[in-house]
Amino acid sequence: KSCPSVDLEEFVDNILKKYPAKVAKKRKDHILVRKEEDPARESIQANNRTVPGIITQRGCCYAGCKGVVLGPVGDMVHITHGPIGCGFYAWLTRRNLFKPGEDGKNYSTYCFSTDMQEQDIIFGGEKKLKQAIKEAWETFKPNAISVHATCPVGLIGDDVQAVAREAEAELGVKVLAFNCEGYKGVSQSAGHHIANNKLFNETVGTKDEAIPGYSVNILGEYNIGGDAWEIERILEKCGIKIAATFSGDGKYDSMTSSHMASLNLIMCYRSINYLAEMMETKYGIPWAKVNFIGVKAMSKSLRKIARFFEDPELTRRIEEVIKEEEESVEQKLAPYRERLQGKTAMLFVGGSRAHHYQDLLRDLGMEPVAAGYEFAHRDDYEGSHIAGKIKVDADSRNIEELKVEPDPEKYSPRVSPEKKKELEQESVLGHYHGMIPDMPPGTLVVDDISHLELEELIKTLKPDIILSGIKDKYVIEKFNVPSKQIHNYDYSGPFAGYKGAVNFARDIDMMINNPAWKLAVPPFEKKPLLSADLGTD
Ligand code: CFN
Ligand code: HCA
Repeated sequence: KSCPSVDLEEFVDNILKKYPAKVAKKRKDHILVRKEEDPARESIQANNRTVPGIITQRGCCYAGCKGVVLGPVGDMVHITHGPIGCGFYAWLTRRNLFKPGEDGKNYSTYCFSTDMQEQDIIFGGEKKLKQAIKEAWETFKPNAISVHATCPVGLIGDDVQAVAREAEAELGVKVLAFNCEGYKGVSQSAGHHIANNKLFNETVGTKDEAIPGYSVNILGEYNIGGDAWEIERILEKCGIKIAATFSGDGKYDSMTSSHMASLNLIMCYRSINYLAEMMETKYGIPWAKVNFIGVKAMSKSLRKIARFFEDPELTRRIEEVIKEEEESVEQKLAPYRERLQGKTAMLFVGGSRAHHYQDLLRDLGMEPVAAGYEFAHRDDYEGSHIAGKIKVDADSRNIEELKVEPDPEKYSPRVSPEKKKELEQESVLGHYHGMIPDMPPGTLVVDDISHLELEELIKTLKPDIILSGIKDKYVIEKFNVPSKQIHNYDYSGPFAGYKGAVNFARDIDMMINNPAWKLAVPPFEKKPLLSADLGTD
């Protein structure tokens, strides 16, 4: 639902006036008032360095590599090479859940770090890292080990790659070292890219094991609050086999043979599109963009899979599952929809959920009034088809683009070139349309929103709920607006798939329709408890 009573252009101009001129000039291009009927005519700036002094919700390169892409693989030991803070503050906060496989190996609740001290910074930390890898191997015998460099490691020049190579040769276990020093790039996005490159080079395709049946890999799904298990339940019911997941509930071994699957399903395009593109070039696996968040989105994604495999029996089963699941959740969602219909939301999250959750909000009769990503790139806003047209991305200036060729022995096209073309034209394969086309005219798109901008949006657009993260949750709630964390789901979940939609509706109904919001007085409207006379001298 747009806000007809507010002149959005004027409103944005007034926000920008609060900044120094130089800052206003930079921020202007990151704020879009949706007005064109044809969204292809609208664009936004993204993936630029945050202006110093602005309060952003972004994280760092290490967070994107270790916390996001590698961390969820639970049968590996992930060692943070650095002072203890980085490892400690990334410990369990993301709520990526893991169930061990048959070997029972599960290190997902541990926090491994070299705990570098002053003398390691001065004299070098390589020996300590080597010892840490050895101890981790001898104590736990994980299926593989990863090493993640933090800022000081890059500054003092520890060669984590050499240490990993040596340890791997000596111990006989795969050791993947990532130069994901926090300062690289402009956000966690650089870390996604670094993680993708190494997984592609040193993990995917290292074991050839045929995967029978309708096999898919799920890319960019991280099992936050158990999402992956609900997705797995539905796909299994349809008769679709998940060969590997990157990396929610992920097992190292399944990743090694993931190049044998028939299709890559991309959930979060931002964090894993690099791997999907490279797997397509080298092994011939096409990718399809899916969204498992929302009832209709889930069904639409299943139909994409049916269209790809084109087997009447599989299609029949998928349609049966859709019918049964939709009917079952419809009854449960109806009372929530009655109370949520017409409510408005703002979504400011990472690099894909601010878009994915709009489908679920629409299932509940709600509409976004404003949305934006923290660190996504222009293709996440405007669609993957513009990727070739845009200037070099900020993180690509720092992160190596791998040169990938078809593998002469392992490349095999999954569908004929004619069918591939047809499926691309139908947007089943190789296509992501991005956030902007889904935002109705009269709404705002704000990239890497600052706290100042967020406060102005709350005061003027008065949303019923804001879906965001921990860094802004309590700022928002001080304005008497509930804020649901859709990074870690506030101890709840799953929110994916059919059953997840009901959990989400229950949670946000409890928040939006809680009478407490109308009773609380914002702290800045109360008389201050303390005041000081600063004098005039
Ligand atoms: S689980 Fe994902 S869905 S991976 Fe990414 S862009 Fe983060 S950790 Mo927080 S919740 Fe968020 Fe996305 Fe992809 Fe999560 S919206 S910011 S780096 N993200
Ligand atoms: C990260 C992880 C994070 C942070 C969540 C938040 C997550 O960026 O390092 O800001 O609430 O999902 O855990 O995105």
